[in-house]
Parts: sequence; structure tokens; C-alpha cells
Amino acid sequence: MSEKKTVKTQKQDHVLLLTLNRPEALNALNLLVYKEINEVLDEIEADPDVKVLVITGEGKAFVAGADIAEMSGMNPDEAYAFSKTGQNTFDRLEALDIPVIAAVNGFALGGGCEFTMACDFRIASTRAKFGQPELNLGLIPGYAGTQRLSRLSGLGNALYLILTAEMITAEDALRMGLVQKVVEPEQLLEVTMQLAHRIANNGSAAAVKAKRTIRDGIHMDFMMASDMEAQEFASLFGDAATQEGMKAFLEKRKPEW
Ligand code: CO8
Repeated sequence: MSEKKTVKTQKQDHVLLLTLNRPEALNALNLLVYKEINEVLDEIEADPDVKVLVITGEGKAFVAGADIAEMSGMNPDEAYAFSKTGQNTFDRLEALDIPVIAAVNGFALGGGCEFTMACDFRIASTRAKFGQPELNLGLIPGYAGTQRLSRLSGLGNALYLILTAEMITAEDALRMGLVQKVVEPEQLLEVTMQLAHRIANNGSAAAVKAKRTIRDGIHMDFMMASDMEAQEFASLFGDAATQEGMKAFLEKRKPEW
């Protein structure tokens, strides 16, 4: 991976760890950060050896939102373009073949909370804080937070968080279904990387198909989506790893992948 100013990457076996690295501004999202995240996504798409992406933040924030300093001078056309830059980047994360896990180390506010929601699931440190504080700035979420939050946490929680602009703890986020697991800060990366390695080593073709089937299916009618599932399920029977997975179970041994 090439050298970047606002993000760092580190590859461990088949897992790529992407660290947002602008701690002096609490990893706030500006155009350079988006450009560099997109460069990393280009590199991931060109490297079949990367099977899971983990994203975290340097310092006390995951991401404290869109960069308010950069945003404050924008006219409506520029604000629309900035919103679309964020939306397109997060849509790309969702559309990435491989699973993406957010390891939420600290503040995940506004665009930061929206960023975590575009990842496939979220593991949070007890220090993490979530919120959509845009109303405090006279704004509404602009990176599809109005849509993803209600899908992940339900309509009442989305309306509550966006209308009150309240900052909530990781435990509250867990209760709302916004995060899947809460761990002590010193365990965050260890636990998340273990999960990532487990997914990477567990028949990665199946992980890609599982993500795609769930992500595409949510936008479809139930009958069409379940038929797509049957087709994707069946297509794995041509895969050597699938045959090995079932054979190993019957032979009471671990699969050799
Ligand atoms: N943008 C730019 N700089 C930021 C941001 C941000 N979102 N958040 C923090 N910073 C900067 C601070 O200005 C400060 O810089 P400096 O040291 O130069 O003064 C530095 O980071 C450290 O921050 P604090 O001193 O404020 O740290 P605290 O620990 O006291 O407070 C908080 C931490 C509570 C997280 C506080 O920084 C805060 O409230 N930040 C803003 C949170 C926020 O409102 N986020 C939402 C932003 S809006 C948004 O995300 C909309 C997304 C959709 C955009 C659509 C495009 C148009």
C-alpha cells in the first residue's frame, strides 16, 4: 500500500487494518481523507489477498464528523458535492466484496457515526461515544445517516438520536442494535482482529456471498431475495473450499483451507 497523509494501513495475513490518522482534528472527514480512503479501496479491490477490512481511528476519536472548518464556507452546490463524496465513499464500503468491520475506539459523531454504519458490523470500546449531533449545527445528517440509522436501529431510535442530537455510550448503542459488541479499550483491536481473521480463514468465498446476499436482499422483495439466496447457496457447490468444509466435518477434522 502506498504512503498516505491521513490514513495508515497495515496488513496482517489476509486482514487489512485501516487507521484514520488525523488525531489533531479528531479524524474529521475532509476531502483529502476521502481521497485517501478511496485510494485504499482501489488498492483493496486490486488485491485478492485482502479478505477482510478493519477500520479504526488514531487517538480519542474514530471520527468526530465531517470537517466543520472545511464545511462552514460552502455554498449549497458545494455542500451537495461534499455530501455526495461522503455518500459515494460509504456506498463503496458497503458494496466492497469483502466484509468490513468498524473497531470504534472513541467518538463516532455525525459523519463518523454514519461511517461506522456503512461498515458491515461494529465492535466498540467502552470509551466509544455515538451520536448524530448535526442539529446542534443547524444541519441534518448528510452521509445517509437518516436512512442507515433507521434501518439498523429502528425508526424510534433514529428519530430520537437525530432530533435530540444526544451523545450516547457504547452500551446504549449496543442496546439500540447500533453496535454488536462492547469491549474494554485495550481489547478492542485484539478482539476485532480475531473476528476478522476468523472470517478471513473461514471459506472466504462464502463470506463474500453471505455479505452480498444480505446487502442486496434488503433492497428486494422477500421472494426474490430468498430465490437469490438459493442461487448463491447452490453456486458454492462448485467451490473446492465448500466441498472441503463439508468433507472435513464428516471426517471429524478441521478443514484445510
Ligand atoms: N471538524 C473539524 N474539526 C474538529 C471536529 C470536526 N467535526 N471535531 C473536532 N475537531 C477539532 C477541534 O476543533 C479541535 O481542534 P483545535 O485543537 O485546533 O481547536 C480538535 O479537533 C480537538 O477537539 P476538541 O478540543 O473539541 O476535543 P474535546 O475532547 O474537547 O471534544 C468533541 C470532543 C465532543 C467530539 C468535540 O470536538 C465536538 O463536539 N466535535 C464536533 C462533533 C460534531 O458536531 N460532529 C458532527 C459534524 S457535522 C457532520 O458530521 C455532518 C455529516 C454530513 C456532512 C454532509 C456534507 C455537507
